[in-house]
Amino acid sequence: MTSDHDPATASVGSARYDLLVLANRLPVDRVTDPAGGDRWQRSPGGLVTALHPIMQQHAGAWIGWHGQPGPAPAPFTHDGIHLHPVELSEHDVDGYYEGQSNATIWPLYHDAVEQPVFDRGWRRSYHTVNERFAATAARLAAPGALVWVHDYHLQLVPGMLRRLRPDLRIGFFLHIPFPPVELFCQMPLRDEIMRGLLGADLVGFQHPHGTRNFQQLAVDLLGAKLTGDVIEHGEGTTTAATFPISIDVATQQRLADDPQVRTRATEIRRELGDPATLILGVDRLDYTKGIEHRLAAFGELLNEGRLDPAQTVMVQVAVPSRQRIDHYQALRERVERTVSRINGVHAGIGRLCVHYLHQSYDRAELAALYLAADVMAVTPLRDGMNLVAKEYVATRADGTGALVLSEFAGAAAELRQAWTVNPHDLDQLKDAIVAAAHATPDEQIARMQPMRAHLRRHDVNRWAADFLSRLDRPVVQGQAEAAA
Ligand code: ADQ
Repeated sequence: MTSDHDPATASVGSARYDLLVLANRLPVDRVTDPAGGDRWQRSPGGLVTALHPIMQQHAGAWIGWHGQPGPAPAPFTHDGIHLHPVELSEHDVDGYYEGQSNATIWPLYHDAVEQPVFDRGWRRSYHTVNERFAATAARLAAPGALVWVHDYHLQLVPGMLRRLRPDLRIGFFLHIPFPPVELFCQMPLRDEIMRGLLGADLVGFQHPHGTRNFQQLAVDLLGAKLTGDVIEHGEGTTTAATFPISIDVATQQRLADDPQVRTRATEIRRELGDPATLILGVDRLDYTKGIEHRLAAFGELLNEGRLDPAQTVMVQVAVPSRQRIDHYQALRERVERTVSRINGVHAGIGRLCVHYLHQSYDRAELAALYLAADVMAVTPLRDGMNLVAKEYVATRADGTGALVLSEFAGAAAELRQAWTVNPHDLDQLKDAIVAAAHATPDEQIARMQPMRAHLRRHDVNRWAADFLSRLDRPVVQGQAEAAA
């Protein structure tokens, strides 16, 4: 499938590929064995799982950062995928990654729930690193190759790559929300980002709102013409459409059926004192996830006696995230203060009300937590999709369990039978938690089953096949049919 060489025999560094994926991170993490040796390990997560078979089948390559500042390792093959690390210096990590991507674009695209920081130096760094990714792709792509660029870190790449290699089919998928026109227009880099995205043949969004916002911007800002979902602009045409991402449902169900996971779920409840109601939150520790609102609602419910502190336990798992960025350090302090305030008032000796776990867990332990939880609270203030909500639903094989879901998560467009809430409305959030906690098994099942059926039809393989077949039907026809 590669043009110059057979990748099975050629050195990875000199091959050219018919399918390229670009993402900020490579799909592997460097881990240290107990013996002290370093090795690469496939990253957890649906994106890697979904793309893995397609990449293997088409001998594709993945371009991304390996996670450490400094010189990039030489290209290598891992688990049948060719990996091309992109170098990021300390300066790039500060400017492109932590600055422009995570302190400017991330908050701006999430409704500015924290104030975006605008910095000229970060913008220059973002431009430089995007150029580096585009140049790497231009060098590695076979004539007419498919190139799939992912997420907000790399929004300039499609346009840059189009100029270098007009022969390519370029797709872009945004994993986070695309904001309304008036918010987006605050961004000093706005014209460049729009031109960057419009360099793609296909731009995909999680939710129809993002698709509409993007189409409207192209018309308002650049005077483009919109016909159906096709945008005609100065440089050509771009299709903008909605492709809601999903999870690897089969793997999640296998975990849920695993006797060890089931035993662990029972153990977790026992370790928590066998409460009548276990409420669970699982998030990256991020200000977009609404963790503070959820804790505030829980605290008030205990204060008012609507939930019994002797019978109710909340477990909040908060994966450490972006710890060098100020907003995140401040959030961590606020969350930890709130947790200790609630426990200070309502806990007893040997009996906590909120278990706060600032740790990462493996998939099996997370699945056990999902199985153990009576109520899953997913209350982001804004979220592209939110895979935790889908993982919870996919884990609940017997149809019990209750999902409280923010209307501002992309997942709410699909998981319509959840207890949907506006997390800014604390009274509504409290009522939803109480209603979910008191739902009868029949009501739980009536809500859960249609959501489970939806997920079975819309898993992450179907998402990847839909996107790629829309980008270039002939190349991935087999995959699309297999997943249909
Ligand atoms: P994220 O903001 O990272 O992703 P999310 O969709 O919830 O958010 O995915 C988090 C993933 O991390 C889930 O698969 C979850 O199981 C895992 N995880 C959570 N807590 C964990 C823990 N303690 N230990 C280990 N793993 C944990 C971005 C967007 C989302 C979008 C995804 C995919 O912000 O809106 O759904 O990309 O497109």
